[in-house]
Amino acid sequence: MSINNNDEAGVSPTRTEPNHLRRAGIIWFVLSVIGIALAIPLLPLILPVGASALESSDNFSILLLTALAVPVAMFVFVGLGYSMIVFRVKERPVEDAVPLKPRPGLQIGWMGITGALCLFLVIYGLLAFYQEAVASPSDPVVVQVTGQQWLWTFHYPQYGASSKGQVLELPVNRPVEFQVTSKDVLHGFAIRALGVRVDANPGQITTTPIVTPNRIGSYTVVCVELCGLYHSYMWSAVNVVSASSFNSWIVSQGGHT
Ligand SMILES: [Cu+2]
Repeated sequence: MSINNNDEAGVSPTRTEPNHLRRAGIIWFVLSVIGIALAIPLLPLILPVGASALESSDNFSILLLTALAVPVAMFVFVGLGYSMIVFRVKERPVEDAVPLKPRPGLQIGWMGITGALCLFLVIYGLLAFYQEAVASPSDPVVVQVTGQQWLWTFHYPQYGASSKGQVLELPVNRPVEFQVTSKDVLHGFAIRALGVRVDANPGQITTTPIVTPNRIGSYTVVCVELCGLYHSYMWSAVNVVSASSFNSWIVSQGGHT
């Protein structure tokens, strides 16, 4: 009788206790798939429309990083949530918890997966960087950009023209290089739609990678460095226009084509 009881007591935990690792694993997998399935159609809705190849590759990188981050985030959230709900002890514990046993498989797996993820991202980033450097087109339209509290001005040295209304006008399908500086404090020159961004430093000229706007339309250049009281008002219109419109605009700004 007593032996029987002992036997049951010994066996029952394995019978009634569900396989937590498997259950949590299934929840993690389902939530990861749902998260990725939601992110892929929803993310492009909040990302700006790409108006250059550089920007489109930025958007793709954001999608890829999100798709990779969802399972990692879900791993943390599911692990935390599952433990909090399933292993919750209502009474104040009177004993110390059982010490954790080393589990080399888990440790190697954890290091291996995170290491492989990081390595993949490093290689992906370097390849993207290399492609950008190789694909850099020559003979760009140069735009000298000056930031000051709290506006941007644009000068086109090849055309002898300066934008009168602080509007940045760009010809479509022509490579552009921005040479950026500042008159006073640090500013940040950024056109999200073109995928360009560089610091504007007083006394220095920084250049963006050469970018080719490939879509006619109106975009914005903003300051992305907190530069004083009216920092948030420091933005200008960017118009990507046809070659003929660009030429007549240059003439209207006092330049020559
Ligand atoms: Cu600024």
